[in-house]
Order: sequence, then C-alpha cells, then structure tokens
Amino acid sequence: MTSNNLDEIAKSLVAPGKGILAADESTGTMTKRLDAIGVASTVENRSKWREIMATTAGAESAISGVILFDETIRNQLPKGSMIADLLRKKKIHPGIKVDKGIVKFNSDEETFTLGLDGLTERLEEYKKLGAVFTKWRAVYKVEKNLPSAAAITANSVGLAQFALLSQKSGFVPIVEPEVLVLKGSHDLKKSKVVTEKVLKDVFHWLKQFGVNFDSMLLKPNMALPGRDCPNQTTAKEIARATVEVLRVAVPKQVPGIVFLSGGLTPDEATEYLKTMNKIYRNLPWQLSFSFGRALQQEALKAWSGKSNNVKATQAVFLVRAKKVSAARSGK
Ligand code: 5MM
Repeated sequence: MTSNNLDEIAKSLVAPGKGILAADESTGTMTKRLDAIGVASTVENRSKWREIMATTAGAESAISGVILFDETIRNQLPKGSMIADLLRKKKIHPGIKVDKGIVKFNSDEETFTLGLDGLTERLEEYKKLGAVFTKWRAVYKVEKNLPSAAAITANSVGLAQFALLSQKSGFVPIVEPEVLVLKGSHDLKKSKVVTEKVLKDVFHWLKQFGVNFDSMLLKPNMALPGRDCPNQTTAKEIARATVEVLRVAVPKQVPGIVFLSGGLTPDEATEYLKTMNKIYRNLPWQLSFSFGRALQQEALKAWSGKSNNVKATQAVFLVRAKKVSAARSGK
C-alpha cells in the first residue's frame, strides 16, 4: 500500500458526517459491559453484539470504520461470514486494536501499554483478515504529580513505534493517548495542561520516529473537569479548552481528530462534539468521533441479550449514530 492510499483511507475515515465506532473492547471490558445488562460473556454473545451493530441498516451513513478486537476479527459468524466482510460490503473500513493492554509502570499509579513484540507479524495476519487501520491506546491518570514525565515519554515512544510499524505495513494508525480526565476533582485548567503536555510529547516522538502525519489519525480525550470538581463547566468552555490544546499540539497535516468518549454520557459526548464543530469552522483537521461507550451504551441496554430485541436495538443504535454524525457539522 502506498502512502497515497493510506492518506486516502485516513481522509475517508473522517469524511464529512462520518466517524468511527470503537467496538474493540478486550474480553475483560466486554464482560463488564455484558454483566451490566445481565448477559453471559461468551464468545457467541460478544460476537452477536458486534454483529448487531455491524448489520444495522443505514449505519454506513454515519460510520466510516469500526475498530475490532482480535477475537471478533477472527471469529466466524453463525452464517459463515466474517465481520470484516460484512463491514466492507457496507463500505465501512474494518480496523483492529493491536495493543495488548496496559501493565503497571514506574509506580502502582501509572501504566505502560504493551504490544510491540511480534507486531509486524500480527499486522501481516490482520491484513489477510481485512483490516486497513490499527489502533493503540496509552492511558494516563491525572493527579497532583501525575502523569510523570517518565510515563508520558515511555508511552509516547510506544505510540510512535506502533504508528511507524503500522504505516510500514500498510495501515493507517490511530494514535490514542487517553488522559483519564473525568476521574478526580481537578478543574478544566488542570485537564487542559495535562492533555497539552501529553499531546505535545506524543507528537514530538511521532516526528522523531518519522511517522507520516498525513496518514494517521489522533484519538484524544476532550479537555474536561473531573466529575468531582466543584466548578463544572459549559459545553462552550469545554469546546474552547479542547480546541486550544489541539491548536498548540497537533500538526496541521493530521487529517482528523477522532475523540474518545471517555465515560461521558452519549448526550454529553454528542453535545461537546457538536459545540466544537459549531464554534470552529476553519480548523486544519476534521473534528470527528471514535466513540465506544457513547455510541453503544443505549443500544446495549435495549438489546439486553434477547433476539426479540434486535430490531429495536438497531433502531436505537442508528438514532445515536445519526446524532453523532450530525454533531460533525455542528448540528
Ligand atoms: C472500546 O474500548 C476500547 C478498548 O478498551 P480496553 O482495551 O480497555 O478493553 C478503548 O480503547 C476505546 O477505544 C476508547 O477508550 C474509546 O472508548 P470510549 O468508551 O472512551 O469512547
């Protein structure tokens, strides 16, 4: 795949009105989601849930790509098809989470993301399974002296190595440095400072490693006050703070910023994305989404593991996908 092809894929993932569904929950996270609706976390149920979303008629008008988990991309569906084929038929790009999760780093408080060992070989396999883009998530806590410089740099270097290897193997990397901004009592200013510090370091290392900015996407958190902060802010303040951070940290060549929802409610995540796109019309990058919980939460509840609920579930999923899609143009 030439870098031109990768540029085209990156652009199409953030085409107007479109964004990404993050359905790459690892088994542990998916088990928590299914436990919450009283559904057993079996391979069949995990796969069924992803199939329900992938086969929602009309979802392709709002969703340009779906991030899958290793188990999902390899699993054959009951009728013999593979989920990547179903997605491709709808002109939705299949993507794959390639990190192997987080381990403790430096202290019990911080983490480092694993997955570089054997990555090139795994990428060859994922290519055969139909994926065209990849994702890697690093996680940072906000506390008085956190994140530490060591954790920031270690994770930036990991993200940069992942992004470079992905591009070399013909994939568009989605670089996800997630600052857990909703946890805690810090204010918007602190959230902004930490997010800016992390993003600047990430781009410093992406540049050092020679990652092509035109063929990648950034998946950051929005700048938000912690849930326990006594000074909660308006959508406008959040939108302004978030875009101010991006302006100083993200190179113009990056085609798109695809926000994570990070524990916001579906309405909050949609509202903040809408507000950013309403206020800022001439930014160098597209402001889009790669939501997990904010796209799935309502539909998962509607499904509750019952086959009789599938139609209603898909209707709920489509309504939210369309709202988030409309938020791309500030509506
Ligand atoms: C969907 O969840 C993804 C995988 O998480 P785990 O490896 O912890 O199971 C996660 O990377 C996700 O893509 C992002 O956090 C965005 O999801 P939210 O729910 O924050 O929008």
